[in-house]
Amino acid sequence: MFLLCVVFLPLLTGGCDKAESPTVKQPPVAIVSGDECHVCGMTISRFPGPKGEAYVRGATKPFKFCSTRDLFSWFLQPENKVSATSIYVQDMGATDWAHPGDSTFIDARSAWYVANQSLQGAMGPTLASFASKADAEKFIKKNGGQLLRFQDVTLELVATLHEDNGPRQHTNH
Ligand code: ZN
Ligand code: CU1
Repeated sequence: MFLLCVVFLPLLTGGCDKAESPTVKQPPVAIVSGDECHVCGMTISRFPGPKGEAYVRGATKPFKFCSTRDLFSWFLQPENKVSATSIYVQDMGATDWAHPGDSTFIDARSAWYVANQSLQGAMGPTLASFASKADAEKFIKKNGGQLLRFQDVTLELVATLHEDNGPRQHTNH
């Protein structure tokens, strides 16, 4: 029955409640060796910095992204904004920047972000992502950058991400 749903869904446009229902489970999944970025095609697991995952409506597997930068450059396309459902980023307050763990995915829409900070992601400059505002602020003290919410991130910002050049506070406390 489920298989029929998936196969005929494009033809039935709204006629298959099961596949479209919010009860379709779309949890974050582990990044495994060999996973490739949906945007740039790079093998994801060998690189530092937060990763992303995104489901589209009715999907049982997420797209995976090498970096928050590539996740946003996908999500911010108008057609993807419409089709995207669950989106995840990794909590850099709960994992190591150089080797982000798999159990640290959080809802991307409620996360805090730091743009134009000094640490490199898989594609160079990237957005650091955090579950807690306090962790994001602590990160800024060390690595610079600007604190943002999900809805503050625009294509223009993603296209002009750069390393922080402002004053650092390494010498204080
Ligand atoms: Zn990528
Ligand atoms: Cu890449």
